[in-house]
Amino acid sequence: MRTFLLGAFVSIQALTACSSPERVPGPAPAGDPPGVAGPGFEAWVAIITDTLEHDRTMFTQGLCFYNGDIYESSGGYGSSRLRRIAWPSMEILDEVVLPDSLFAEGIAIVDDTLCMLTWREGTALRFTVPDLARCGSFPYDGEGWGLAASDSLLYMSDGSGTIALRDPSTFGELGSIEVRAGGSVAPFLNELEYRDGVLYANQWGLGTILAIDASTGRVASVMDASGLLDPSEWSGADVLNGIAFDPGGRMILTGKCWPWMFAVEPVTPPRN
Ligand SMILES: [Ca+2]
Repeated sequence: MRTFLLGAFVSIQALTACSSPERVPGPAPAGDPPGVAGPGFEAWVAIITDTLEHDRTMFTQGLCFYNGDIYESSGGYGSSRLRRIAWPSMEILDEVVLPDSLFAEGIAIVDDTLCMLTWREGTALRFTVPDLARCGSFPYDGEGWGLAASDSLLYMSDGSGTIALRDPSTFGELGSIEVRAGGSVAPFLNELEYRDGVLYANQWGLGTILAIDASTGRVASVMDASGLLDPSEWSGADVLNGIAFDPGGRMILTGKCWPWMFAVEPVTPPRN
């Protein structure tokens, strides 16, 4: 598929806004008005090609596929959990409930080991795949938001515009990349996914998905996915937060407490 996705043009001002988001559930942000994308990257809009059920009790923090199953983490103190789910039947195959003191965040899988971030607990938990048995943990500094894996690296976000590069075996930090769109830092990076040299990130509260050159941090394209839910479906739903590629190579998106997962394709935004 094309490097990028989604729905309405996104302004460069929105992509690079600098205020700090509050990390609490809340109403869905209003979509940015259509505009002209800034220089240096392509703009796409996401259209829905398939709609699948999503458990609305899942406050989605991490989403990835591995060996045909979908894995999903759900955040919240006292309600965090991790699931392995059959695709596309959505049957829950395994579930791990986390201690009340842990707020589950992003997940990624390398060599049959799943790594899960926690928000403010400074601990990355490890689980065997597919049975989700705990098999260790790593400490780290700062907040944990999104996580993705290539064959050799973990990519970790913390809500800023910087992605940490970590060793999958030790979780040691190997370096970092600054994500820039049209020359400006793109903040609020949250859930991540890696595919063929491209790091995909959704931006907290903006409804946008960035396609980032994983080696340089340059944003190649921006997809507006703010229009996936109908207005009536936003009741009880929170922000877009979930990117994964299914076994057929389709980009799958969902959000916190969303009623659906969507397969999407990028299309050219409509002209004003
Ligand atoms: Ca993901």
